[in-house]
Parts: sequence; C-alpha cells; structure tokens
Amino acid sequence: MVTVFVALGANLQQPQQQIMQAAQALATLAEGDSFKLSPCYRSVPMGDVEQPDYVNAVACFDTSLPPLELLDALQAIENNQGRVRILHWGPRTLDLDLLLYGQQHIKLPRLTVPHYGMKLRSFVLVPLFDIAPKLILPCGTALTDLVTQSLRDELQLLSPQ
Ligand code: PH2
Ligand code: MG
Ligand code: MG
Repeated sequence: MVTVFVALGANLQQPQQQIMQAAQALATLAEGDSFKLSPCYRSVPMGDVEQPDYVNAVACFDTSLPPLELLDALQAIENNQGRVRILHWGPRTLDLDLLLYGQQHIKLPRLTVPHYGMKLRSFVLVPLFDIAPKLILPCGTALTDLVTQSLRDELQLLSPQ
C-alpha cells in the first residue's frame, strides 16, 4: 500500500462541480477512510493558451493499485467527465495528474512521477500543503520550504460548494 497525491484541475462546464464529482470517483480508489481533499482554489491559467480561469485542488489517499493501473483509473475518470484532448495545455473539463506515488521515482513512457512541474506551480503546492504540511518530497525537499506567501497570493480560496 502506498500514499498517493493527485492534482485536480478543471476550467470548463462548472469547474468546481467537476472537481467535486472527480473527488467522489477518486475516493472509490482509496483504501479505508484514507481519502483527503484540499480546499478548491481559483487560479489564473498557466501557459500561452487563452482560456477561462481554473479551479484546482489536490487529493491524497492510500491505494494498493500499481502505478499504471492507477493512471488508467485516473484517465477513466477524466474520460467519464467528458475530457477531450484537443489543445496541449488547452481548456478541459477535468485534468487528473498523478503527483506522487509514495516516495517512488517512476519513469515510464506513459508516466513520470514525481510530476515534472509540481515544484513550480502555486495551484499544486498550496493545496498540497493544506493536506500534507509535513510532506518531504522524494527529492528530499520539505514542502514547507517551497510554499511562499507570493505563491499563496496567486490563488483565490473558494468556499465549499
Ligand atoms: N493545467 C494546465 C495548463 N494550465 N493553469 C492552471 N491555473 N491550472 C491548471 O491546472 C493548469 C493550467 C495543463 O494541465
Ligand atoms: Mg494531465
Ligand atoms: Mg495538468
């Protein structure tokens, strides 16, 4: 059994509801009552594509699924919520990114863990810190050393729906 962290993002078709629906689906993958979801944040889109603001959150749970089976399960949830892959980094109803799989480093054609961009993204680091303030990343860095006030200032905390 490992503890995994998954980033959730959505910016189409009632994004906060998409996140809550995805969280319910993710919770079915969790062992026991291990499932945790951070608050939702509104964030300005990163990247060059003009698109609506995102709603982002991070989930954490224990699972006995191997990494690629977990990835398949995440992609099935994305597809079930109408994910269509048109533009790289374009708008989407739901994006589920596997951030961490225990303390493992994984490099496979379909899957790189830790997620390559996670240490630079406010909309990942801040909600991750909300649910795992003591987390040490597989590279040895303490999460608390990455979460600055200026990263927090990039996000708008949303009230629960
Ligand atoms: N995801 C992207 C591209 N840009 N911007 C924000 N704010 N949040 C995201 O989740 C996001 C993004 C591609 O996965
Ligand atoms: Mg993705
Ligand atoms: Mg993504």
